[in-house]
Amino acid sequence: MEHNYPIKRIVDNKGFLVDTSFEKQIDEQLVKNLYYHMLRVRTFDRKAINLQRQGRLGTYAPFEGQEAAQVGSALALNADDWVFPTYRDHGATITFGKSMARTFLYWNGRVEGCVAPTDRNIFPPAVPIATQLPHAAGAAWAEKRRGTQNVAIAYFGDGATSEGDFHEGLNFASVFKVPVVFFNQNNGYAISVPIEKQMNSATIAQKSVAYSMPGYRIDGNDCFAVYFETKKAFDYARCGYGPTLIEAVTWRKGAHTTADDPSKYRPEKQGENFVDPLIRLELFMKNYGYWNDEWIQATKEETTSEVEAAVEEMEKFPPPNVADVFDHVYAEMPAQLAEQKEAYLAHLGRQ
Ligand SMILES: Cc1ncc(C[n+]2csc(CCOP(=O)(O)OP(=O)(O)O)c2C)c(N)n1
Ligand SMILES: [Mg+2]
Repeated sequence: MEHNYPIKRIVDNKGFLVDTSFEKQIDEQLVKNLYYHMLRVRTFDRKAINLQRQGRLGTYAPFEGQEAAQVGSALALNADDWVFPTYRDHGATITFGKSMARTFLYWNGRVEGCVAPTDRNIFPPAVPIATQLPHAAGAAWAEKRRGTQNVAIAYFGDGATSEGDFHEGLNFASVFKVPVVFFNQNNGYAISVPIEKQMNSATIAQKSVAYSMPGYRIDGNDCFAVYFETKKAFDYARCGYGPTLIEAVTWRKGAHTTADDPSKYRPEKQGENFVDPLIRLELFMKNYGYWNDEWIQATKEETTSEVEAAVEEMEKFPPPNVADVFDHVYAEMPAQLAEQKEAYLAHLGRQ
C-alpha cells in the first residue's frame, strides 16, 4: 500500500529542487517568510526548554524537528480560518497569530494561556488525544452552513490515529463534506510506542480511502511541500469539495516532553535520515541565491529579542487567584466544596 502513497517532496535533503513545477511559485517573499517563522518558533521552543530546566516553566512538549510541518501549514491559512492544535503545535499557533507570552503561560498551567487573540480562531491545545478532530469537523460544518469560505485544520499525531475520535472526525467530515484538513504529523512515536507497534497500515495517508477523501503523504521536513500541499487542500475545501487527510512524515528531535527520556526507547541512530527542516531551507537558500548574511543576522536578533520580551511579559503576569480552582466548577458551589475552599484559603493564610 505504501507505493500508492509515495512521499511528496519539492526540495531534497541537500536543498535542491526535485519538483521544478514549483519553481515559479517560490519567490523571495515566501522563502523569507518560511525562514523567519521557522527560526522564530524554534527560538521560542528552545527557550521554553531552558525555562523549564530553570524551574521557570512547567513540563513542556518540544516540537524541534517539526517546524516545517507546523509553519508551512499555518502560513497556508487565511486569517478567518480555524486551528485545532495539540499540546505540541505551538509552532503552528504562534505562526498563525497566538501570542508567545500566552503560550508560555499555558505551560505554567495558566488558563490565560488558552486565550487566543480576538482576531484568530484558535482552540486551546487538546491534551486528550484526538478529541480535537470531531471539534474541527464540527467547526467546519458550521462554516459550511453559514456559507463562508473558511476552513478548519486539525493537527494530530500518529498515535492519535488509533483513537476512535480520529475515525469519528473523518467520518463526520466525509458524510457532511465539510471544509476541514486533517493534518497529521507522523513523528514515528506516541511517547515511547513506535508507529509499527500501534498500527498495521503501511501509511496514515491510506486511511483516507475508507472515508472517500483525498489523502497525501508528504515530506514533513520540506517546508515547501507542506506549504503547497496544505494550500491545495485548503483550496479544495474552500471550493466545497470537502475534507482532506495529509500525512506529513517528520521527526521529533527531542523528548516527548521535558519529563521524558527518549534514549530509553529510541535506537541511537534512528532519525539520522531526517535533515533538520531549518538546515534544509538554509541549504536551499544558499543553492538558489536567497541567502543574505545581513538579513539572517537581523532575523536572529529580532526573533531572540521577541522571545525574551515574551518571557518578561509572562513573568510579569499577575499571580493566579487560587480561589479560581474552586469557583469555576459548579454554578452553585456545594457546601462540601465551599468548606474545602475556606480551609485551603485559611491554610494559605497561615503559611
Ligand atoms: C485519550 C488519551 N490517552 C492517552 C493520553 C496520554 N498521551 C499523551 S501524549 C500521547 C502520545 C500521542 O502520540 P501522537 O499522537 O503520535 O502525538 P505526539 O506526542 O507524537 O505529537 C499519549 C498516549 C492522552 N493524553 N489522551
Ligand atoms: Mg507521534
